[in-house]
Amino acid sequence: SSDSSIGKQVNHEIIGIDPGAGLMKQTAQVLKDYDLKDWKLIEGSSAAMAAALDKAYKDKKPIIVTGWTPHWMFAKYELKYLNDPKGVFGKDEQIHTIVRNGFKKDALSAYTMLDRFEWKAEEMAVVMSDIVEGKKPEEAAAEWVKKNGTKVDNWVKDLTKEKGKKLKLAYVAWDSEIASTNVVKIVLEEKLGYKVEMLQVEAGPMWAGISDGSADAMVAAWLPTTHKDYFDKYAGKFEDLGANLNGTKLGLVVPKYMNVDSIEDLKT
Ligand code: PBE
Repeated sequence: SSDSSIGKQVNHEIIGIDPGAGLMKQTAQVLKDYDLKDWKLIEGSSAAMAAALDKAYKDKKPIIVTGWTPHWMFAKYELKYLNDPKGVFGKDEQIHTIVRNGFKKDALSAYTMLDRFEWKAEEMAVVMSDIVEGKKPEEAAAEWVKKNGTKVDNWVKDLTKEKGKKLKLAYVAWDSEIASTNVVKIVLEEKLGYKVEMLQVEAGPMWAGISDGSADAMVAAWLPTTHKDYFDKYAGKFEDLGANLNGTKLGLVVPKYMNVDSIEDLKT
């Protein structure tokens, strides 16, 4: 009955994240394509979304959030993605490393390290979980780097050490990117002698900053779907060094205790 509909249970609200995220644009498209007229997508941040999820989960209350993998929340809670039969959230994606034009000539060892940088979703998850359990991002990243010496050594093998040359890494405060950007920062500093500044920005300014040269690099580009608008807008104004992580997913996420399996079920 309509009284017990999922829409009524959650007040027709989907808890979103920062408005610049590709995930937000995709979710807005979902509302259109699935004809979810009464529904609202609530803007906020990754941290606010996670806090809302935590609160609802503890009370076994219904909630729908915008979510993605890799993310610590799938280890901490029993969650499921709602099926997306129309495929609005896209299929295979990777996280790419992007640098500004001219970066190779200005900082060859950093460029080469960033070009070699790749890791697995499970490795990123270790850093993310340490952070959510209370470690500072730079501590969690430093510990991961220490424990994964063989892998890290391959990223920096035979590269020249600098003496405090400055670099700027742009990133958005998405949990996945807080983890990856901190790991890359530690490697560039401890293994290659750079002095790295991390610039926390929104998604649009992150792409703009690489494209106008005010930032050097980022490891936070979700392609080919999630950041397609940004990728197309700035085409030719950056260099794509390819994937640093495979096996991502995006979508609408609910606790497993909720009796709903598909985005199509939100209509009734
Ligand atoms: N995310 C995490 C980002 C990319 C990384 C899925 C929230 C986005 O939607 O743009």
